[in-house]
Amino acid sequence: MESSLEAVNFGKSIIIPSVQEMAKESMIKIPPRYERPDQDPPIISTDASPLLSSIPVIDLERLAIEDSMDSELGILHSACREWGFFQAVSSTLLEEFKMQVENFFKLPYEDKKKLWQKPDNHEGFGQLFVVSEEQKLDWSDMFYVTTLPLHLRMNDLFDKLPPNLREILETYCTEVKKLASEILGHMAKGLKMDAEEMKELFSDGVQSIRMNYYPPCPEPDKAIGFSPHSDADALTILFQLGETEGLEIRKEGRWIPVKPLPNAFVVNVGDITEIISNGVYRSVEHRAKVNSEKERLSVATFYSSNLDSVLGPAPSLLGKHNPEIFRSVPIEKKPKGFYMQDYGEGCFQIFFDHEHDLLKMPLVFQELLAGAFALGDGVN
Ligand SMILES: O=C(O)CCC(=O)C(=O)O
Repeated sequence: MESSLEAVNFGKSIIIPSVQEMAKESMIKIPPRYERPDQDPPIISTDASPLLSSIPVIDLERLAIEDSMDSELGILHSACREWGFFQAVSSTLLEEFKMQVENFFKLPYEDKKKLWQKPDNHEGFGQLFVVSEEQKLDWSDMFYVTTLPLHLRMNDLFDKLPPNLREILETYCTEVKKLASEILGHMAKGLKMDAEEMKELFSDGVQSIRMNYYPPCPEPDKAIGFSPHSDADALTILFQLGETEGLEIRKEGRWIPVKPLPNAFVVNVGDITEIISNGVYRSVEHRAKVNSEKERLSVATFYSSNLDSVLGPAPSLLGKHNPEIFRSVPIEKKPKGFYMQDYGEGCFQIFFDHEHDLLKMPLVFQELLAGAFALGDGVN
């Protein structure tokens, strides 16, 4: 039987050089491993219809006030159905957290090396899911850490964090957990799902944090900061540390840039919520572009259901007119892979290694595929 620590370990990723350090060297061309000439361009506002141009904005305070809660809930519900994304304006003050994260990435490389990923675990500085020496790479460094529940923490990694960051991270992860629970509660209402079902799934949810650093890039149109992916969690809450744009989400086959708003988190539906909602809410592909002059930092907090939960469409949503479109699996059997990356011909390899999109795939397609391939345990 797998221990709970093993259940949150994505395992091995080939250790690659720090992009932040590499970008400090003056260069006019990026190394071939970072060249991604096949990127679709984003749409620019002049050719966007007003409907396509920006993701919905939700005022969390309006959701708590009786007079405005129904109309704001309507906006949240349609944002989750149509976009899978929204910006949540909040009054939380994040200046201190922002400063500590910025300082963290400014640490001397020698100090950061002590916090680098180890060959058998994905937590720490580095990159995720680098599985071959030929694989194309993203123009970014990241720091990944599991924060909640406490028994899943890698204490030796936590203990090595700069004390000021460690302290503020505790507050941040508690506050984001509260926010995630609040938003999941609103989603349950929007879906007309039994609120207790949602609460039970997330009473001791797994939370992890990924800090992203995107250095300036001499050939931004050829590189990608974060390859297109969808999130395997239930809810992602993204804090963009400055005003530099980079995040883009896919809508109707086109990439829409997200303009950072002051005091706002970008919230997106992950695969777990898509499954719980029986496909009503959508876990949408997104990516991060890079900039020729400016660095960009972001902190994504991933929130997933309890490790001992069964992942499947919420029973309270199912009935004769709404049969389940996903099958149910114990969460510890859920693929550890985080996303499917778009690596052209390598795509199928990643797909089956991580099985993530297979689980998310509606039953009807799983059955079609099952006829064509012998599928592993994780999806049965
Ligand atoms: O930096 C961003 O805007 C995107 C980050 C992201 O998608 C992630 O960390 O999963």
